Amino acid sequence: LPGYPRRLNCGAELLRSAPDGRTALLDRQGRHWPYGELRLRAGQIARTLTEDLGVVPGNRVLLRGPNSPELAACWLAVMLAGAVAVTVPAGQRAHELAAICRLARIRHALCDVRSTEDLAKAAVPALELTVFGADTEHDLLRRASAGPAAHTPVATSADDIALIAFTSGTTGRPKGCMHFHRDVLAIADTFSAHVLRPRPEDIFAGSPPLGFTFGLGGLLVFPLRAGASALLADWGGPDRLLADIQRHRISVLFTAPTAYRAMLEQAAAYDLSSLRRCVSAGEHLPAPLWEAWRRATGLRLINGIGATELLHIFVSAADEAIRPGTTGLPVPGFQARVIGPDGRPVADGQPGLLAVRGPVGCRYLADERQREYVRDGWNITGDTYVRDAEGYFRYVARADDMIVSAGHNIAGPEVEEALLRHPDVLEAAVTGEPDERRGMVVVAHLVLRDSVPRNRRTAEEIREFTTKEIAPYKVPRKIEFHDSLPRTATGKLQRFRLRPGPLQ
Ligand code: 3SK
Repeated sequence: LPGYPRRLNCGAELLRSAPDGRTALLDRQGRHWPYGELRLRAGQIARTLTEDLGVVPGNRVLLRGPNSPELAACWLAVMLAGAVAVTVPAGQRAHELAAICRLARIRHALCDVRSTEDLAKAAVPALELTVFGADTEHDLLRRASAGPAAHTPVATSADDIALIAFTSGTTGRPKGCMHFHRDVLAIADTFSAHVLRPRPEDIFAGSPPLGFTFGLGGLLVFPLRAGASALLADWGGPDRLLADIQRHRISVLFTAPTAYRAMLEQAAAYDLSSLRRCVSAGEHLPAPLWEAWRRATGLRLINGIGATELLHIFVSAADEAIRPGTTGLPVPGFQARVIGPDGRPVADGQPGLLAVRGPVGCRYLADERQREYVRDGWNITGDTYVRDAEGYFRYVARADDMIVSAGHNIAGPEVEEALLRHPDVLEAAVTGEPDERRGMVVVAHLVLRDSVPRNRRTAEEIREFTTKEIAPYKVPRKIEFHDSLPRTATGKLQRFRLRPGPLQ
């Protein structure tokens, strides 16, 4: 890993990686923002933040909106101004936004005109709300464009906080994760440089919002660090993404397993020959899905595990090193191990908690859960993993998604993988339900393909199918059908919402 200078502004660094004329960002309307224009606009917005809106270095600025070049320019401007970008998971309601703004002491918000409603309802005291993407003279970018072209970025320290990313996680209690300027470059210089290996001619696209660090890295930091381009547009569903790939000749794709699964249904109707790299993260990638994507596109999906706490991906593998069904190896720059309840490494082949350390780590904003997440300098991600004899990490379950039934430890994702091999099953989530005799029983929550009847016969047929795939004690005792499964705004399954009892 390169050492970073003591004075480092990640926004300025990212903006200097390509000549003025090369396209940095594009959108669905066919607008291209060359690097020169992005540099100019980000500088002008930074000046407006400081001179007109009174933002001073260290102030926290809430950013909100669907992916767009304007949102990216605002994020870069916040960096250039030495302020702290605060992002919240999309879809947060007014009372959740209000709580986050209170915790992060937000006084300034830059908001896409399409996303102001909940923020206005949140009634954050003394909030200065500035909109962009509006066709009025109040629009931030329009105001900024009246100012001078030259701007000098604030000489932040490499260890100044650059961003606070809020995560609702899979349990529903939001936490703010603080990251330094050097952390932003470190994710590009580890996962992106060693696993993704982008080229300046690459065009990136994908579904994760820039407000989720999976999207911030994959759709802004990695392309800019490589002097490449990114399509920034709101997530319009799998068909939109397939059409974008064909139309804009996308070569690097970032999305989650659910979207890969949905895209497979339509993939044959599109020309996907421009794709070179496809990254899957945010959730476990089952081997059958990996194989199906390979058959449909000829490409080897890059699986990875990341966390908002660690900013981006820390275990993954590329090209010939990929082993379907595993997450991969520690990304160069990171160390990973599997530990037992005493905090010591367990033997290879034994399940335990995944622990990671590297150039980026967890710093929660005012949250007592910091003590649980970081122990002895290791970040404990809350995922149960097994490391095999060759050092590959294999996902078992979120630690809180393990089901203990009649003395057996059952990993929900393994049962889900078996269910997903059934041709009628589109999505699956497995939970445990209290049971007098067995302690817990396995319950399958399924979304079926459109044409399949949701009746007892289908349930029986699926149960019978799984008895041939997994040990009898893992076979779901109950099957429930749903129209959709509860997910976070970033696509992670919220199994806790399917469990009986009060929601957390
Ligand atoms: O939370 C995640 O799953 C994730 C995955 C990849 C990169 C970043 C993040 C936060």
